[in-house]
Amino acid sequence: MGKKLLTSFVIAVVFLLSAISPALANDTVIPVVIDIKPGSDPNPFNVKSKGKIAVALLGTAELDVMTVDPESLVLVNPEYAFPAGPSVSPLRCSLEDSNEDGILDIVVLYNKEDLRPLTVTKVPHGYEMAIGMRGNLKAEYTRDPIYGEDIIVVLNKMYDEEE
Ligand SMILES: [Ca+2]
Ligand SMILES: [Ca+2]
Repeated sequence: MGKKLLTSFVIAVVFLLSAISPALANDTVIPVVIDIKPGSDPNPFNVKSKGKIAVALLGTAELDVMTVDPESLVLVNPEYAFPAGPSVSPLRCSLEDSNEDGILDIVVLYNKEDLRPLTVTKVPHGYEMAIGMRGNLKAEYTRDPIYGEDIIVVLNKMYDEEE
């Protein structure tokens, strides 16, 4: 009798899990690898500078970048809630093998000035902070969200500790 009860319990749990899993799969964020300033490590970022900054979304054996919606690729500060916090939209994107590993990558250009709301002005010179890239797959590939982070070194000589 106890064994029979256990069997029904297991069947019930398996049934429940299979019913829930499609919903869970929808919320699963695909982790991706990004490289701020491709070819440079560390990644110095002067909060006062203008121009453009490149961020590569690296293709891997698991991620074919052709399935990613390039216009969805925004930069965020991981410490701010998304989508409530500030995010930086891409200027333009190109498909190239940025790290020369034979797998296609997406290189996205952003306006450096647009990153100011993410970096804040009150961070000391030399401060290391994470910048995240969010986006999603194209509609025909389920639109699953993707997310990756890299570190910038904030160059901010104007910072005054007494303020
Ligand atoms: Ca880099
Ligand atoms: Ca590559």
